[in-house]
Formats: sequence, structure tokens, C-alpha cells
Amino acid sequence: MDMQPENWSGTAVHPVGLVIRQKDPNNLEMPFDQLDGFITPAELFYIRSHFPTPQLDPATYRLAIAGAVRSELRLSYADIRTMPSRTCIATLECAGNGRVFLSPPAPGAQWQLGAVGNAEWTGVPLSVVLERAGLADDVCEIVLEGADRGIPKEEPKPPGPISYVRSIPRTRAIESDVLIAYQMNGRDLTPDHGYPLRAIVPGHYGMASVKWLTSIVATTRSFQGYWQTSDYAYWDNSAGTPIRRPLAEMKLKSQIARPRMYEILQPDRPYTIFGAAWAGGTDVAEIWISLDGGASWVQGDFLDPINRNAWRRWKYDWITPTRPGRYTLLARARGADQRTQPDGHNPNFGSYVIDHPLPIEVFVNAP
Ligand SMILES: Nc1nc2c(c(=O)[nH]1)N[C@H]1C(S)=C(S)[C@@H](COP(=O)(O)O)O[C@H]1N2
Ligand SMILES: [Mo]
Repeated sequence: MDMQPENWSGTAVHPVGLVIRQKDPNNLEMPFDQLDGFITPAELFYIRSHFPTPQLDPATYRLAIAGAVRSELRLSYADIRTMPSRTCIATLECAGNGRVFLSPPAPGAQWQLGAVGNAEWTGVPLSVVLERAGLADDVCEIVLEGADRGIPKEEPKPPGPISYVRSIPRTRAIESDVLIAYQMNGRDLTPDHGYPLRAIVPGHYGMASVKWLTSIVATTRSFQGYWQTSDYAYWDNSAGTPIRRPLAEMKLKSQIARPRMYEILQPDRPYTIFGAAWAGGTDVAEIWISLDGGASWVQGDFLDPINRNAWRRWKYDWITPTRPGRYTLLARARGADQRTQPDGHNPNFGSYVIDHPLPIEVFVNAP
């Protein structure tokens, strides 16, 4: 199991309470030890942007629907706001969340535990717009494009500026929980979270939920763009020859929020260990906690019911050890599909999908 996080220090705190991982563009994470309610307030919800936040005027904004459709559409912000809406709760996790735990260190934003949040999203189901446009029979993917543009920070870089574009399979795109969202937690999206409109693809890593959505293109061939093949992709080795495939569903994962990394605890006292667990494509069924670096495991209790694609907060009432010293705490979830989190990071995912139990080191004081 990967153990010692190398880059746990060197944090600067953003005025509103988020921790800065990269400035210009904004890449800010939640201090995960501040996890409290089921819903993450917008002020504490991580921001992951590859390019500067575009300033879009809702009066002139247009959403284009094009490609293999019967009728192309150009919708205004007002058009979207007057269409039938739906609200759903979804956890978004950046595929690189927990990267600081990788050893050797991996390039990219050194996310600790806070590039994840759970919010209530309101918008028009993507399926409503796709139905209005009329998809051709042979459409296999829906390509979502944002208004932001630039040159990516990570190698290999494309030859010039590109926009942020991701596709999702048609089968997923037409499910009623995939939204063209305009509200987060009952308020209009903030500029950093995608104002005026963004996609929300529940159960997928955050990269699928394209912000500042300006164009939707129905395509009859699988989309091979930079964010689909170079970044946010992995090596699928299952057929013998490695094939590059786009990341999609979030893997089952759990995180400890409290105690926080390197917290100093008093001996022989009640302490409630607290965290959250989530998954895409299955439900979180059990949570197990280790107080001895993985040698033994005890079962924790959930604070939230199962709610597909939303996290479940959990707790374990611990009596801290009497013996002073350093202790390693771990959490490991089991899914309704009977799978558990893996022992270590799968290198086929590169610097993404950090889904193994992440060690939280704490110190117990002398009495
Ligand atoms: N247009 C656009 N959409 C985007 C991104 C981006 O850089 N540009 N980042 C993606 C990634 S990698 C993540 S994890 C989520 C983060 O959403 P948030 O900033 O609202 O938390 O947005 C996704 N949508
Ligand atoms: Mo991300």
C-alpha cells in the first residue's frame, strides 16, 4: 500500500476557505477535515479549471446543438431557464483527487482529500434538449464543449490553444439525471463552477461535467479529443495490447475527514472518526476502518441512506489508544456489487483514480 504522503505541507488558504493548489487558473480544494453536512456549500466546493474562467453574458449567451441531429438548435439562457427542470444530488470527484498520496510523486495539481464535494444540481435534462433536436439513429456519443480555451499545463501538450471538450456515450447522455445545470444548491452557478450553464454527469469523475457549456454535438464516431485520449484517459490492458480509453465512472472510494492528517489526539478518550464514501455505477454498502495501518478492520456506521451517485457520510466511535505513539488510520468501502477498494494504486491510471485506502497518520500523546 502507498503510505507516506510527500507533500502534505505548503498550503495557502484562499480567503473564502478553500486551499489553493494552483492559481491562474483557479484550482482550489476543500479542507476535507471541515466536512460537515451531506451537502457541500458552494463556498467549500472544490474548483478545478484548466483555463481561466470565461466571462459569459447570459443576455447574449447561446447553447448550440448540432451534428447528427434532425434539427440544429440555438438556445438562449432564457430558453433553458423556462424548460422543464429537474434537481438531483451528485458527488463530483476530480479524477486526480488524492494525488499527493502517490509515490513516487506524480505531476499535476497536488490534491489532498478535498477535490470532491456533494451538491444539489438543478437544470434541464440533457435528454430533453437531445429529443428536441432529434438524434440520428447511428449517433454513439454526445460531445460537450466549454467556452474556455488555452494551452494545457501537462505534457504532452497539443500544438496550440484548445477548448475543454469531453464526450459521453449516447446511452448515458439520454438518461434523465444528466443535466444542463444552472443552479448549485438552489443558487445560480458561480462563475468558477460554470455560470451560466454546465453539464452534470452523475457518477462520472468530475471531468465529464463540462462547465461553461456552449456546444453539444451528436457524433456517429467515438470522439478522440485531447481530454478523451491524452488527459483523463487510462491504459486498458485487459486485451493484451494496451488501449487508451477515457475515464468515466468514479471508482468506489472512502476518505477520512477527521481526525485530519497529523492530528494530535489525547489517549484513552472517545473520538468519533468521520468521513464519506462514494461510487459511480454502484452503491456504497459497507464501510470498514483500520486503526492499525491495515492489520485489522472494524465496521463503521453510515449517517446517510443510499442515494445513487451521492456520497454517504459515515462514522466510527473510537476509544483512542492508551499507548502514546503514531497510528495509521485507514477507511475501506465495500460496494453493493461486492467489490472493495484495491490495496494500492493501479499504474494503468497514471496520476488519476487514487482509489486505494489513504493513510491518515495521527499521534497519540502521553497521558
Ligand atoms: N469547461 C470546463 N469544464 C470543466 C473543466 C474545465 O477545466 N473546463 N474541468 C473539469 C474537471 S477536471 C472537474 S473535476 C470539474 C470540476 O468542477 P468544479 O470546478 O465545479 O468543482 O469540472 C470539469 N469541467
Ligand atoms: Mo478533474
